Amino acid sequence: MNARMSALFTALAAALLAGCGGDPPAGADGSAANAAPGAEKVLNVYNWSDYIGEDTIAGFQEETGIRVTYDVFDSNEVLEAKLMAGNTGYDIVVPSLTFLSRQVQAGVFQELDKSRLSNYGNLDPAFMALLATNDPGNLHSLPYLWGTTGIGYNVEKVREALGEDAPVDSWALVFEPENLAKLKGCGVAILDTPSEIIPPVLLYLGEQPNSFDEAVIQKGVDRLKELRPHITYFHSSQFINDLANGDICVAVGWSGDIIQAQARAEEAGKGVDVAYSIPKEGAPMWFDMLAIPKDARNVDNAYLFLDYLLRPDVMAGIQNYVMYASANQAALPMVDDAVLDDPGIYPDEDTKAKLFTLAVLPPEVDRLFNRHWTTLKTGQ
Ligand code: SPD
Repeated sequence: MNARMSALFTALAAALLAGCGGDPPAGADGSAANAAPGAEKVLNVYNWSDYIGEDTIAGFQEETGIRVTYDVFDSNEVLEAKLMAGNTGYDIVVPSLTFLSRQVQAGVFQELDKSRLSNYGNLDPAFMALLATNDPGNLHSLPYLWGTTGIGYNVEKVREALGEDAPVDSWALVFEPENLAKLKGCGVAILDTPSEIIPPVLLYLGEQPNSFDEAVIQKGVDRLKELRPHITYFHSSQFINDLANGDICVAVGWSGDIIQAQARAEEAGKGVDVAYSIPKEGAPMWFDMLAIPKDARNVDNAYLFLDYLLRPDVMAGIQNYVMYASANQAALPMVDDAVLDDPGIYPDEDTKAKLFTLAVLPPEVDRLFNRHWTTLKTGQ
């Protein structure tokens, strides 16, 4: 196991082990078996955009003969609305852990039969213990990838706008209205999700980031209203290309997505230098989970796909392409050093100590967040 991951998750898991599930089943040969004879050879997957390896789906189709319909989303809120309405038509979905937690309570997912996952033992047990706090016993989900929410920026344009001392290591870069006003001219993107923007604003204002107190939440919203005139757009995936092309200079976004923007900018060779910063005040850390909806129609194929994703070579291929961290300890030897050594993907000890997980929002707080968000975006 990678020492960097180990230190983080062993520490967190120590406090949380009580809720851990049983031992994983012994691994078989690990390869994706063929679909059962006579079963329909299709699978419907709903995943985040920019979140799969270049050949992952093609490899699965080739090995199993199962045809995959692969759709994408870029918001937990959108996925949740579909799941709660039911009959999504999907066999595999990928909610973040805090959203999955309340979806489990709503009875949206099947319990996983781990005896059908020969590669389950590749997952880091310390990590699984941590995840069990939100999915007790790890009964309904498997970890896919994890990351942080921070700041992506165009090094040169931010320097031009704010000078050599631009506070790129702090939320002050984007949450201080006078800074954002100066960045407005080169373009500012913010994730279109209240549940991930309000908490870091509160943290920056010195409040408890996961507060459910209406008055505290209002302070964050008031600050966002001050920032609103300087925000070019709210969107949760467009910023990757825009940062890479130099069309915006700052994005509050997800670690791997910003590092993908950095890689695309380098490949394009037009002198755009993108960097990712996890602010010194602390930042959200999150986990995206694989789960099978209760009404999935191709359950056998869903298990084959999950087991395929758990294979070290498959997971390493995904990580090397999308630049996110995983909980698959067997994959680590195949993950590129460029990924393992990037502190934006696997943060160092000091940074890790400041990361926080987002709370599972009770329905009334969720509604409050969404009301504030709509008002903010429509500028009322
Ligand atoms: N492009 C893939 C981004 C995946 C982001 N997951 C978001 C988790 C939010 N808590």
